[in-house]
Amino acid sequence: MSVADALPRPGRCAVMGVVNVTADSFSDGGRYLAHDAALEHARRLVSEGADLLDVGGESTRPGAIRVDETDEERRVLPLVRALEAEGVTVSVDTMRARVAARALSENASIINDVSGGLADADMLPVVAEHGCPAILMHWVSPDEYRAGAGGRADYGGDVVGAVRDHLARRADAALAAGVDHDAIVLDPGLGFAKNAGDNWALLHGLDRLTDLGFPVLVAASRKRFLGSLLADPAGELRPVGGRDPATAAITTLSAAAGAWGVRVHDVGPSVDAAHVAAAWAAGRAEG
Ligand code: PMM
Repeated sequence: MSVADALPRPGRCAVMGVVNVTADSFSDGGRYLAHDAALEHARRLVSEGADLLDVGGESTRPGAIRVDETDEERRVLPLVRALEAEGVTVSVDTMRARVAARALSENASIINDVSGGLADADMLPVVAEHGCPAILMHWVSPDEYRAGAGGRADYGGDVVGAVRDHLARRADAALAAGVDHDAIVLDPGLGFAKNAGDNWALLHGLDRLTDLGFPVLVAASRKRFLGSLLADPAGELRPVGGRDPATAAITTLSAAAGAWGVRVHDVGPSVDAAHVAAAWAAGRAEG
């Protein structure tokens, strides 16, 4: 199997279901910390049509306390083992090369590193050695983040250009480490050191990211900027549990804009949305 085959390509935008085995993720923290609960949840996402699952054992939200490496492995590895044995394509959401290496030896298919290989210098060599796909997200270091204003980094007035340049550099670093061109997926990192306006600009400017020639993953699911878009008249954010229809709308628009995939918590509606976008695009040939 070639590296490119490890990335699901279902003939529509791929849908990655989120399985957070964490105590403190903003969206579902603590719900699937026990192995059996996580496995049951993962199976439900597969039955709803997920093309792959993203298993994470450490919350990546800004300010989250880092989980001990052994704990991260204890949360993630048994689940990877069980799901891959059931034929599910699993990506592992980790910033640690050692966790990635162990997950890959348990047959994990893809590594999802929100730091794009910046948090751990061994990450890109590990990915190259295993010949697996890697999702590289736009990420700024905590120092850069603090230097910006209002919970965001300074993007010099062009957030799309800054994220595009950063992702191009991360792709170059991956190629230099020996990662296959076909194995690189890029992700704008919505909500990571970005405010709502930045996130919308990145979504609107998705074509400038797909132009780089790599598959692009969009991960907007349940994020705060959707809560503020849908705030009630008193300014109260739409609660996390009420952000799934907006997430599915973003799936439709991302698919239409050429995203390879979306990362979502509520899988079924996004699978439907991806089908709609594909049928809509195919209508061009019929008309
Ligand atoms: N966001 C979160 C976690 N992992 N991975 C990628 N590639 N892109 C993201 O935007 C991303 C991620 C945080 O969201 P969660 O707490 O709902 O998992």
